[in-house]
Amino acid sequence: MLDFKDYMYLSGSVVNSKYKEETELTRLANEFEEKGFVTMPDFFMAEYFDLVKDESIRLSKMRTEKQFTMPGYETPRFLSVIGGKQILNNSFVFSALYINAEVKSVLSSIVSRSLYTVDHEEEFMVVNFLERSGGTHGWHLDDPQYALVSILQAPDHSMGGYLEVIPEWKKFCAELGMNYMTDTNKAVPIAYEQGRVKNIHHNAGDCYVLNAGDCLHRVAPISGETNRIILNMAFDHRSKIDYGATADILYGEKEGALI
Ligand SMILES: O=C(O)CCC(=O)C(=O)O
Ligand SMILES: [Fe+2]
Repeated sequence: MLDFKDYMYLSGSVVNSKYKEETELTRLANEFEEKGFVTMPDFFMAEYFDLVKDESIRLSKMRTEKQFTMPGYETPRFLSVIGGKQILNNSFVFSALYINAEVKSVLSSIVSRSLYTVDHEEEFMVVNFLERSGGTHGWHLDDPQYALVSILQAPDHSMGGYLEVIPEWKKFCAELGMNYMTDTNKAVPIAYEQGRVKNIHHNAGDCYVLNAGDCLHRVAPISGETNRIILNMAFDHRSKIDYGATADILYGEKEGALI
């Protein structure tokens, strides 16, 4: 049952006022430009964050467990997922949040570009769950340029599940004479040696913006009894994007729900 609060996702103000101040937006835009990612604690107002978190729990029964090596990158996927198509069919709240004008406007200020929503029916918005020891979302680039990731549940840093980022990945691989996709497992150790890998822990309630088309990224494996849940909303400065096969492989084909 929808109530008035749910409609606020569509039309209303859901972002904390701090992220609408000119000086803060300029600071975030500069940090994003310099590093390729930026963290925003308490991005959504508390009441909306709680509703988003509850919505992820409500939808969680639709998640599909995946465990395979992604072709091309040859990196592990060991997580449970809900793709965009299922979200669109089952969640007004998430669908409305994705087209909330305020969210897009704040994001647009941070990446210093006007943005389009993304027309890939699975990849425009996904919910990912790490819930088994060893669970990880291995190294990759996203097809859409920008990811706005909301951390809904997070383990302590000591239990893994932190984000690792290697900025300007394609440029780095080109300089090494390597392929940015098929040589990932060769190039990542070199990036570690050269101190290029950034390690960022997020707490529940944080959102981060990532230049996900330029920065190679992964979520490090979790260990022990813990959970990590995120909502990823994708945006792009291009109206049309060339998609690879990775999103369809991860989110497209359903292998039966877990529960
Ligand atoms: O879980 C995260 O923080 C990253 C998610 C991600 O890389 C993706 O959905 O493409
Ligand atoms: Fe990603």
